[in-house]
Amino acid sequence: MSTQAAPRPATARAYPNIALVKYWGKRDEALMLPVAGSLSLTLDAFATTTTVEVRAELTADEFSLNGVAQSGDSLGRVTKFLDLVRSMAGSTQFAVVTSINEAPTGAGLASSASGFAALAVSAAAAYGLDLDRPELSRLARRGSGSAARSLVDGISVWHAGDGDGTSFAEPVEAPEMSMIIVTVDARQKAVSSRTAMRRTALTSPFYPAWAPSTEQSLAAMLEACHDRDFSRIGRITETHALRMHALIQSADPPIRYLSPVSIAVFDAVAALREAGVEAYATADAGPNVAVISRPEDAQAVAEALAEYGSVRVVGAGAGAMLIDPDDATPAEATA
Ligand code: 2P0
Repeated sequence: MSTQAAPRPATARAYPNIALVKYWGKRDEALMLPVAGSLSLTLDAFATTTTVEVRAELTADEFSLNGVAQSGDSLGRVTKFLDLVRSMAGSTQFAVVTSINEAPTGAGLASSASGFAALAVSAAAAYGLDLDRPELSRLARRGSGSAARSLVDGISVWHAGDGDGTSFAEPVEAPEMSMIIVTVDARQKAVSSRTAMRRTALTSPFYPAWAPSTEQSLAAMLEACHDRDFSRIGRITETHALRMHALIQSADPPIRYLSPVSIAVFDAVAALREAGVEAYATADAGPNVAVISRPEDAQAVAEALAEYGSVRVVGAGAGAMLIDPDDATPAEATA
């Protein structure tokens, strides 16, 4: 890490990621260290584009999301993150943060991952920090755990690590795959991931089994990726997702993210497999379902699932990167 001279406005774009082996729970909330490693696909849609401009005359940070000035918790999370960047850069100056998010925020489509990955890259540059990819991944992790993975192109593994220095994401070689996102409900989820993780860890009698079981799933998944074995990747993905949701449902009071329509999508995916189309489902902390298939099957899967919600076929996208501020219009408008 080194510090450059003059701070300047910086714009970054990042995409969400969907985990195939998921993390659920932090072993250190201050440093945002997970209880186990995880593996995900960075998408090529639903971008967040963020500009950070450091201004000497400001008396506080300002943050607007999709054109709406933010306050309360939303602004607080950004300010806390910028405090970390400022402490690394030796700066006391505040910033204006302008963010455009193309995904439905808070609906389990990992908007915090693209959000903090874009903020990490743009804020580091705006405050004159010169960080490499693992350092940017570690920084993004401090904003939202899963953001660590959105620094990486395509499939990435986020190592649990043995401390701050070793808990970052890096690329994994894997076969090409498509993801069919089935948005069954785009509303904000009722319980945030962070709150739900805490409650699950504190109250579920099954929680002690979770971290070791996830590490086993991750080891098997890394082997399947190495072997380019799509069927095995798919089986691990679906089994692991349903284990996570079973765990979350076992909290007290219980939390249930999957809706009857989500379950119907899992059933429809099983029916597709029976019919010879290999597809496997997963879902994050919300009712929407993400289905993986081989690229050549994606269209058929999308058509079969269209009756359950809005359907979008996506592929592997790029890790968070700086872009020309003149390109700060939504990615999908310029594509
Ligand atoms: C994951 N999720 O591995 C799991 C699966 C949701 C379900 O990471 O509190 O965005 O901001 O660090 O990391 C969502 O949690 O939560 C998540 P915070 P984060 O993708």
